[in-house]
Parts: sequence; C-alpha cells; structure tokens
Amino acid sequence: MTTLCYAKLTCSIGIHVILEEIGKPYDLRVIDFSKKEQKSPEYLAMNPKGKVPALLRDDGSVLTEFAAIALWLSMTNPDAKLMPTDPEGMARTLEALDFAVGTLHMLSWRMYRRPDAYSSIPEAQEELKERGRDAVLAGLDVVDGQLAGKDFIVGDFTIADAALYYVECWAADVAGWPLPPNVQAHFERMKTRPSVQANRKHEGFA
Ligand SMILES: N[C@@H](CCC(=O)N[C@@H](CS)C(=O)NCC(=O)O)C(=O)O
Repeated sequence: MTTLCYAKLTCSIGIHVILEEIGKPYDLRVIDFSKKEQKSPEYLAMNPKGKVPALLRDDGSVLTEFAAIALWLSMTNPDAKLMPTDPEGMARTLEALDFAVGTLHMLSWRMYRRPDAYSSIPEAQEELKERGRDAVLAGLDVVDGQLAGKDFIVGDFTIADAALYYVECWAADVAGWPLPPNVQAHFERMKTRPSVQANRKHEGFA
C-alpha cells in the first residue's frame, strides 16, 4: 500500500492532506524527528536525503520532493481533480505550489525556524530569524493579493492549496503570526475540509 513517510508539523502535512483528498487507503509511517529518525541508517537506506515527505509506492520505489509527490498523486488519481488539465491552470498551480514550497518554506520559513543551519553565531541567528519571519510575511502578502475574490489559489481546490495550507499552519498555529485577511479566510476554508480536519486531528489541533 502507498506509504507516506511523515513527521509531525513538517511539510509532509500537505501530502497527508492530498492523500486524504484522494480518499484511497494509504499508510502513514511516522518519522520521529526528536529521535533523529530521519537520519537513521534504516531511513537513509530508503531515502538518502534524510527528509520527509517521501512516498513509498506500490512498486517499491520511493518518490521524494513535495512538488514531485503532489504532482504524481494528482496525475495518477485524476478523479480527485487535484490539478487542472489545461496548460494555463497547470502552470498556475505549479507556480503557486512552487512559491509555497520553494520560497515561503525553503527560503523563508527555514531561515526563521532553523537559523542554526546557516550560522552558529547567536547574533547572526537572531537576524536570520527576523529576516526569515519578514520574508514569510511579505510572501503571504503576495498570496493575499492572489487570493482576492477567490476561494482557492487557482479555481477549485488543487495541490497548491495543500502546499499553502501547511505554510499557513506554520505561520498561524506554530509561530502565532496574524495572517493577512484573504490568507486567513483561505486557512479557515481549508479547515472546513475533511482532509484537513483529518490532518489536524492527527497533529493534535482539535
Ligand atoms: N525540498 C524538499 C524539502 C523537504 C524538507 O526540507 N523537509 C524537512 C521537513 S519540512 C525535513 O525533512 N527536515 C529534516 C532534516 O532536515 O533533518 C521537499 O520539497 O520535499
């Protein structure tokens, strides 16, 4: 059965939401970061990147990287309609997904959350945290403009909304930052979806 390697409060939240949207049976393999399980020999043998998400597929192969996993799941489950099929809709979905994963997460949130990955100097780490927070908030302002008058980032719900959701969850639930109004409305809308509720239950956000 398809197995998602998942760790608490990580970007694997977004893939969990996508699997719930698809509604087919899957397993969650929880990787405990507090025990550094992502760097254990067993995990590295399966995913040498030592990161989540990783998707173990029915044929035994492993797929990594949020965008690749999300795209593969959407294309192999067309009935779930998680990705537009027209070129413009596809491009806009990837544009929004890459902004969430590549810019808001990897370039911005990571700097706020893991300043130690960039510097061992305490003063520099403080500055990195500030810059990371400012970059996430500036990016969410851009998304706020894109969401004006819309329920989802591109037409109906897509894999890009699942990516945006995990960033919203980090900003609002983890960091406690106020979200801009359209982003806040999107976050609330996401929380009404059974897929997101299943993840929030799993994460302990009742
Ligand atoms: N580029 C990867 C990033 C994955 C990533 O950074 N995952 C983090 C959790 S959000 C992780 O596994 N970190 C563990 C570590 O660095 O030890 C993707 O898009 O999936």
